[in-house]
Amino acid sequence: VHRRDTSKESANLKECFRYLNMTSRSFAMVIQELNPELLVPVALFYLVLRGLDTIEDDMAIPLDKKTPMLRNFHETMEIDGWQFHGSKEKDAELLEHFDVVITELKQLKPQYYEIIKDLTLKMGNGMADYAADTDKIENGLQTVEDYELYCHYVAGLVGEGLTRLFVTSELANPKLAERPSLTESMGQFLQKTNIIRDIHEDWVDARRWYPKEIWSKHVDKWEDLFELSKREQALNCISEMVLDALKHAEECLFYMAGMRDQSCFNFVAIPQTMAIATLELIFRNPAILERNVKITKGDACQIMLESTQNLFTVCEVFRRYVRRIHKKNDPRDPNFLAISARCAKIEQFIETLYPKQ
Ligand code: PS7
Ligand code: MN
Ligand code: MN
Ligand code: MN
Ligand code: MN
Ligand code: MN
Repeated sequence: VHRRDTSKESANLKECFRYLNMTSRSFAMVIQELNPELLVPVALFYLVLRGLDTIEDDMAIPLDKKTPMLRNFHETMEIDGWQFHGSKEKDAELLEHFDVVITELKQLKPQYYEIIKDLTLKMGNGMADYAADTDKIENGLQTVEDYELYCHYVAGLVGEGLTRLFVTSELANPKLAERPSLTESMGQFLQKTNIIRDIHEDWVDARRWYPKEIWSKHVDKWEDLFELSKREQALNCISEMVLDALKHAEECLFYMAGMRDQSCFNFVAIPQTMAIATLELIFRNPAILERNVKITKGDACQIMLESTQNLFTVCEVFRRYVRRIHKKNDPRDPNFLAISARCAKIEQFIETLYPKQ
């Protein structure tokens, strides 16, 4: 793989990498080992979307101000010297110094710049469409269809942008661009895992991303999920969310087969294997209703080693965690049979990719 060559970087670009390391634990590492052709474009793509998400997440910006900010962000990212002050979000400092990102964006190859701008336009408008629904805890997403469209805007579109960057730079099979559903699954799988896991953190922030169509089958009121007396129902609700996320697993493995560069493979594989391990960790785990739950450092290290080899070793990680989910599945869960069948399907799919000798 590659290592960032800081000797050729301007002070301004170094500053961008400082924000990257400040705003992301997991992505910063894999981005900085990317093929030099895509290192800076992907880092800047990340920072632009992190800036946009900081606005989306900021509950202190009133809706009538937030909506146009989201819709216009693709133009804002072109204004020399633009900064935003006054946010109290965790990544506010990035917006306070956003001019350094803008300066670097203008030095990108035009084909990369256009991809970033196009996806920022689409994501900002998608976030704005949902801003009213997610602004108050009483609102929230209704149907599974709403939930998936939201995940499309905030993660499926990241996938589209990354796939276009990989294909344009010839670091991925051009056929990937003709299979948008594979790309979409990559984003959906990550975003759904994030939403399922963050249930408690989001509740504390008075936000909710679980669709009512699912949670209302298990409890009458959203707050009931956090009641000790309703633990069983809450675990069954989380199970149903995990079942829904697992439907993307096969397409994710298929997508990763299209990578033609080891650094791009690692970059796309690590988040996916961390996601399947996270799904296993949170499956039937009541702790997620009380605090933030994360995979251990040791497990993360092991997964990282296995995800930086090849598709076979990545499939082994998926197989291992899917088997554990299968084993933890509880016969009293109303989705017991569906979960069991889903796990068997994924195990079977891996078996057909790599038959045992
Ligand atoms: C450009 C690398 C690889 C085909 C900032 C990577 C928030 C889960 O909301 O920070 O704080 O809980 O924990 C990343 C597909 C997106 C989807 C999305 C941009 C994979 C702004 C990541 C990341 C597509 C919207 C981070 C989706 O979670 O969120 C680049 C292929 C940003 C990917 C958000 C979430 C990402 C996310 P939160 P987190
Ligand atoms: Mn957000
Ligand atoms: Mn966020
Ligand atoms: Mn500062
Ligand atoms: Mn989250
Ligand atoms: Mn997060």
